[in-house]
Amino acid sequence: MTRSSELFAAARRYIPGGVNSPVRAFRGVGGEPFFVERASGARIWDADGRELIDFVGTWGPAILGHAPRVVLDAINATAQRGVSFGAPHALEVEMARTICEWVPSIEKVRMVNSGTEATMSCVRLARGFTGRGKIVKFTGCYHGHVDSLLVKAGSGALTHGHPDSAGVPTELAALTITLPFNDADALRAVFAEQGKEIAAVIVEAVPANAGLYFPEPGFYELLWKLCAEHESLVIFDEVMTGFRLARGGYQQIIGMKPDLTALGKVIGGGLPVGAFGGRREIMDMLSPDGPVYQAGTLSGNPLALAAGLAQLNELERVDGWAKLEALGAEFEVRVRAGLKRAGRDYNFRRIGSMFCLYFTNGPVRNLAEAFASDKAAFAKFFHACLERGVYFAPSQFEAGFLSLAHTAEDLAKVADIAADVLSKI
Ligand code: KE4
Repeated sequence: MTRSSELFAAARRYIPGGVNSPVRAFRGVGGEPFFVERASGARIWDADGRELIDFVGTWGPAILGHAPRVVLDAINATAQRGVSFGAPHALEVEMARTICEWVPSIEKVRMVNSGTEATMSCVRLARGFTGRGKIVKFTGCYHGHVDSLLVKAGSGALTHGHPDSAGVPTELAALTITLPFNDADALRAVFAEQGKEIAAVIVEAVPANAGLYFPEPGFYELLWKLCAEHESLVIFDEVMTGFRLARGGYQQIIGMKPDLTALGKVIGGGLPVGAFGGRREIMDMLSPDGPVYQAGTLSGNPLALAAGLAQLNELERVDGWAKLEALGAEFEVRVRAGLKRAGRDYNFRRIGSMFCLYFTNGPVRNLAEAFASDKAAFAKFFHACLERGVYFAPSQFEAGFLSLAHTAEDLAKVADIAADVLSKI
């Protein structure tokens, strides 16, 4: 029995499914999860001493790699002055200023403790600001485990086959309209029928919780136009893409300004942080100035903000986004060459440091097409790569992440392993 198996057996006794977040349970690929002993740079070591090149990166936060020196030093220094105050402190001002300066659409911002809290607060704020109840989301998009948004959701909800979670009252789910992503006709129709009831449309800037698919040309322009015409808000979920795809997030790349943006992951440097922000007149609806209540004991926690600021400032110092693009481009060339060598025409796609290999040779523009992937083949691929020291996300319906700690040699080695595995499964 391995140490991970021992730990998993014990974990299952005290923790539902043995994990504190479902997607960690390997249900999407079968088998038991390994337990992590430590992580540094692009590598993690499991409880049995196995070294793995990591492409999950704790689901996005580890953009500099694990436990970067700048983050550790910031945490250590800050902790000497206390770990939580429950009162305002200077780091909150520095983080808020940084977010507002880097993300043009954000005029005011509030810190929370997870991406879920960020999107949940955006939804409540949109409903409070517009006085309307309905929310539009897209199938396969995952915005955290918010009741209103656990409707045809992605990520673990998809992996575990519960895109519509139990426990969400039908009366509440009825306020959430779900549409296929990239379906312009469906979007037009729903606004034509119900536009005046729609508080907001929430969308992952680049949907990455059903693998990774991209907005078709013109789709976001239509989304912005319809929302403006019906005085509905655009909530851009950049929890995954924010500060990863560009200094100003995906919205900077496409040159568009959502009304509200949800953030998380990278801005915590690996510690629990989320944030939401947007137009001043909307954000000023929040308590204590306005009637929309939102709060959090540990919101703006000094350790989490110190870690996040250290990470953001390091990204800017080294122009991490240019480096991540170069690494991503190199990885893509090698993976595509590997697919060719393996005689597989699977659908690989990448944006910046985010990637996904769909085990299908068809197009993937939405959830229905993502479902065409051969999940059994993916599971075999996942475990074969794991056995050779490469850890990809344990589900076909997740994205992979590169970090500044991955080297060109790492990527060459991994592409060769992937090609060899693909040629044999
Ligand atoms: P958290 O509440 O898990 O911090 O963030 C929720 C969230 C919101 N929006 C987007 C676009 C997200 O990707 C997420 C969370 N991402 C998943 C990974 N696909 C978290 C992994 C997990 O659930 O353990």
